[in-house]
Amino acid sequence: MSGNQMVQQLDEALAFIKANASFLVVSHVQPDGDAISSTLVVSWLLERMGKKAVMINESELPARLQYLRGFDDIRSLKHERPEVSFDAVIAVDCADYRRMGEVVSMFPENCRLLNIDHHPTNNGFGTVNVIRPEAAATVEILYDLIIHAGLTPDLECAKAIYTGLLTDTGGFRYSNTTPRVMEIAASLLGLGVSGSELADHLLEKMTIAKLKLLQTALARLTFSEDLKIGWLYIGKEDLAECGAVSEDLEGIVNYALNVDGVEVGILFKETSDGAVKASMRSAGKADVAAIAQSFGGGGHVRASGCRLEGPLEGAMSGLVEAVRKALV
Ligand SMILES: [Mn+2]
Repeated sequence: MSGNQMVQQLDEALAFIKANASFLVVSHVQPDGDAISSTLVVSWLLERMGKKAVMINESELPARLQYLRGFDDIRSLKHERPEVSFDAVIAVDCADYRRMGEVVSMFPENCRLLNIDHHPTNNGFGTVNVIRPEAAATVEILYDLIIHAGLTPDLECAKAIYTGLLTDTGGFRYSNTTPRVMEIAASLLGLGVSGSELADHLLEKMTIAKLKLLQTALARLTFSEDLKIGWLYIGKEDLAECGAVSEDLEGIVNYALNVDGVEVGILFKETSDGAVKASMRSAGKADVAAIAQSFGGGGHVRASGCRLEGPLEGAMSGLVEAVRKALV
């Protein structure tokens, strides 16, 4: 995307904000670090521009992000159904309309909506769209928007932007870690953000409950005979027995994938109603989006998911077999 196009998009976003007084800010279901940070950062910008914002997410919020200022003001439809009024909607980090989940029931479909996102599959569902697939995280776009508005993030806002960058780049390790990402991160460090504290909290530390869940899963790690497929599973009682919550499942699938020679890693999770959710990760040879699609799911070429009928054993052998065929 050319510099001119980028400036034009940012102009349109600021004009959209200026034209309305109050906003509903929403991100995707099962929000990650970028989703929560983007929600908070755009709300900070709205307030600085003299606007009102209410933040609502469909899902339970990940507790490890509680240190972010404003986190407790994000309302979850899991706990309440707030009665709010607003002029317009801002969706951040949502690749399509459905990713907002149940929150869409709070506004009419023709509501004025500003769509700010970095997913390449974003279909431009907003009235105004700021979509930049080359951005590593939605907070990267929001950083530019803040600077474009002539503002400078304060320390707490800078922490949120850094959090989104850190989590969406896997700790500045994935291939989306561009020079621009490092430049922004450097400027955030200059504003007083402690990169080592955030990295320690977000990448190194885990709760004892998560560690127990990981132990449970690792004890079951299984490989195909040729060592190209690795999988593990979490039964429906395991979360409760470990005292863990669903955000603790994050990252476990990588233990199956990250073994030398493994092409596809799968985490199976039995749901309370006896169905099975599968998360797949590919080292590159298999298109796990296509495999997931053949089971009614979807995702990216290297990271996808689908929902399977129980019981667990049948679901596991069925999907493993499909992956085996895809690898031939
Ligand atoms: Mn993101």
